[in-house]
Amino acid sequence: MSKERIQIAPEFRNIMPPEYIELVDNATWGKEGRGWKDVGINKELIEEHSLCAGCPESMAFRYILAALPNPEDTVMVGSTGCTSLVFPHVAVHNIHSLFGNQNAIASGLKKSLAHRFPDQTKDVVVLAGDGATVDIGLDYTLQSWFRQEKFTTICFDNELYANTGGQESGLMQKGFVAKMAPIGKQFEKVRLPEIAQESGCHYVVNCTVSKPSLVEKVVRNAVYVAREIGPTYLQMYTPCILEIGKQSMEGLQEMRDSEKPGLRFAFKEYMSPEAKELITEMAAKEKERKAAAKAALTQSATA
Ligand SMILES: Cc1ncc(C[n+]2csc(CCOP(=O)(O)OP(=O)(O)O)c2C)c(N)n1
Ligand code: SF4
Ligand SMILES: [Mg+2]
Repeated sequence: MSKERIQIAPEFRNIMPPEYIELVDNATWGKEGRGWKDVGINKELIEEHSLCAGCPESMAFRYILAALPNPEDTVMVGSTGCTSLVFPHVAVHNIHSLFGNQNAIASGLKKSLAHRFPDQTKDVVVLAGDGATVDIGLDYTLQSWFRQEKFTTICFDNELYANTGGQESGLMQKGFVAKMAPIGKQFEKVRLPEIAQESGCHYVVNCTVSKPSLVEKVVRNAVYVAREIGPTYLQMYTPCILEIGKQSMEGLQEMRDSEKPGLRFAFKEYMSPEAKELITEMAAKEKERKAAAKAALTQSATA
């Protein structure tokens, strides 16, 4: 799609920087089968970030950008927190909202886009930390679900306020002691995935970001369901390695350890009956697309 929108005028091609030519020529935008495997090349979406080395949020951000079905027509809404350091480097349209206001902003935005561009598909995706989603923004989060707003909310759950040095959050696990929460969490982690389901979300997932293909799948499901049916919610464990005292290479193992059966980030997925129907239909189409691509490849190899 964007291949038609973003082009270099032939008269100017010879004076454009080679990096820009490469970027436009090799962009993954508009390619039907784009996904996490393009992370190394889809630098039109994000090339650098300013998070701590090895922070799982940085990989999760890339997987999400690579998985967006319609990045050129997507607006992301961020909030204050570690992710807000990444948004300035992201080439998808985005809005920085006041801490906690993200789902209110996204509600107005989605409605305005539908009004302004009635013939186009515009996706809205909120991406915020657990402090923004659950503590300070909980009212706005819930009200957007009650109103059945058609956008996706993604929470990067690192179980504390990382950006301000480690305060307690509602999603922190019981007993956890953080740098600025010295007495330890006194009660259980708030069960936001269950609350999301009970508050009208049509697709809800609780997971870690240890498996890029899984992140890709759930992001696509969430965006398509939000587009066609109603609100969707993804809660993703992106541990703050700085706060839990891990090295830059240890985030992946931390996620694997936390997603074992029975533990707090064991994979959980909920679909409303309408969402299930849509997801099954989409999966069948994707299977057909892959089979057709494979057949075309075999045909060209034997020709
Ligand atoms: C209205 C408002 N209140 C408080 C703050 C201070 N503040 C900035 S980031 C942050 C915590 C962010 O925590 P979370 O949403 O979990 O994101 P993380 O940094 O953990 O990714 C707070 C309290 C602010 N910037 N604005
Ligand atoms: S403070 Fe924690 S969450 Fe924030 S960038 Fe560093 S490791 Fe990631
Ligand atoms: Mg947090």
